[in-house]
Amino acid sequence: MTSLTYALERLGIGSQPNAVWIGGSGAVGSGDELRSRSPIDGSVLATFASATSADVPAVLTASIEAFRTWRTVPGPQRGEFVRRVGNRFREFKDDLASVISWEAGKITQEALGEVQEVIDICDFAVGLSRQLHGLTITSERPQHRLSEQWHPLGPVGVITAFNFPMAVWAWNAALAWVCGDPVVWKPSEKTPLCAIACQAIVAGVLKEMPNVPPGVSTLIVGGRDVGESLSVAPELPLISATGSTAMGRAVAESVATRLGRSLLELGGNNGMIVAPSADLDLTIRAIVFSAVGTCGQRCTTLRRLIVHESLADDVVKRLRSIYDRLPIGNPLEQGTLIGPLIDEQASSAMHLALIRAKVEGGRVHGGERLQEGVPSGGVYVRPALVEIPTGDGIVQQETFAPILYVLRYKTFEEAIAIHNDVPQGLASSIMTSDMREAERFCAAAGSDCGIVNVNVGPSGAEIGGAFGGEKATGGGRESGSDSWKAYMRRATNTINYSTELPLAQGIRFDI
Ligand code: UN1
Repeated sequence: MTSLTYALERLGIGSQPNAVWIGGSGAVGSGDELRSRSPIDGSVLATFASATSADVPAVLTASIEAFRTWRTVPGPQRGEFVRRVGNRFREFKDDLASVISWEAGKITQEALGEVQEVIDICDFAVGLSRQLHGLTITSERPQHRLSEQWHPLGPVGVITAFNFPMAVWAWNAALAWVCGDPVVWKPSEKTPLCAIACQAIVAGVLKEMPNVPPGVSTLIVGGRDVGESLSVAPELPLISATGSTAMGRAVAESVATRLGRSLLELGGNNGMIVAPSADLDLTIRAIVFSAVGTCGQRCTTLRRLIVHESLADDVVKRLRSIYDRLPIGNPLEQGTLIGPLIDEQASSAMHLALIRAKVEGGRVHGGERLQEGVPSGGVYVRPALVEIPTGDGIVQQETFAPILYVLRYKTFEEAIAIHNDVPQGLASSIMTSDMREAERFCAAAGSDCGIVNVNVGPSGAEIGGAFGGEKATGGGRESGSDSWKAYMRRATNTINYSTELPLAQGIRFDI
């Protein structure tokens, strides 16, 4: 892992970066001073003037202009641009991971994993650039052809969260670009350097490919007002937003008012059922990675463990002994598995949730703030395990911190009912060796989530599948499978190659 200063230098980023970017040209934001602080030790990583809604029109104009050319460039050539972006991410993988660790607090392994996720989605999108296919459908009329074409949609607004400060942008950007759409990115104010680093990578490719309009990649680092301006902008036919359910609802309302399209990937409250036949060694490892990895700050983090009553005591005992000796501390040090929470606000949300859990009859193990053996100036906590009698109260909420609620069940039907009884529907899993249970969990009356796993925890999805969930998670699908369709518009074509004009539905209309 390289040091931050060295990484930023290699990426060509100074200590007072610009907040507004159109390709490789930066401009000073028109807003207040924004400081990027490291959750590792609270140090200031960069200071700059943030963007405001006043900076949005310039970015929109550039992306509209870029769209006019980009949409006519053949898909595989757009893929070539993305291939080069992916290759640059390969080349600067360590530097980019270092920026993620410093700014988002991820341990080195997970930061490298995030950059790998960017590389993977670029590879996926390059292949896709030759496979943007539509159907040919048999026509009911003689000598007619009915078929579909997929066309570029327009500039896409991408709003992302701090916890995956590069990968979620890449899921959107790589697909949008091969689909012929420019990207307007508003990252989290908590991770501006990660976004500027990605923009620098793209700028490097733009230099090599002067025919690609710079407006295909724009970045605007600002607060809520910038997000609001993008949501209401008719220039952006699609807004893809990742973050809290409250944020997503606000975005969806604005976008719906102008009949735009939104792609939402919001809160999760992910559960795991541990059935009597589960392989316990594997189960314990899956639980720990998904519950405490990224310090509980993934939208796929395991938050609810639904354990069969015959195993519950044993599972809790084993987890407690692991939780007691988890290596928590500086995420840059080898051997650390749990880094810091993003900020004080996250720590108070965790604290309040644990107080409420106790009031609701929960037995809380861990969850305390750590001062010893961790860098000062950061917020370090021991992940909490909460044995709780009911899933009705605090368990219904997503607290973006490492809290794992443990609920017990008697029958499989009860386990499914408890599992689905939350507002969110992102990721889920079952640990079982009973194939009937596994299949029932995956079937129509089983898990109601967008991600349904067997003998794997709910977090750590591969990019090849569609990512997202139902209910309060927002219903959007990003990343793999056919998620690309959200970034394009479909045209249905009817072509008549006969000399007659037969009408559909057998209608006669003789003149
Ligand atoms: C997120 O937390 O917003 O499946 C994304 C996972 C990661 C992506 C998480 N591949 O945990």
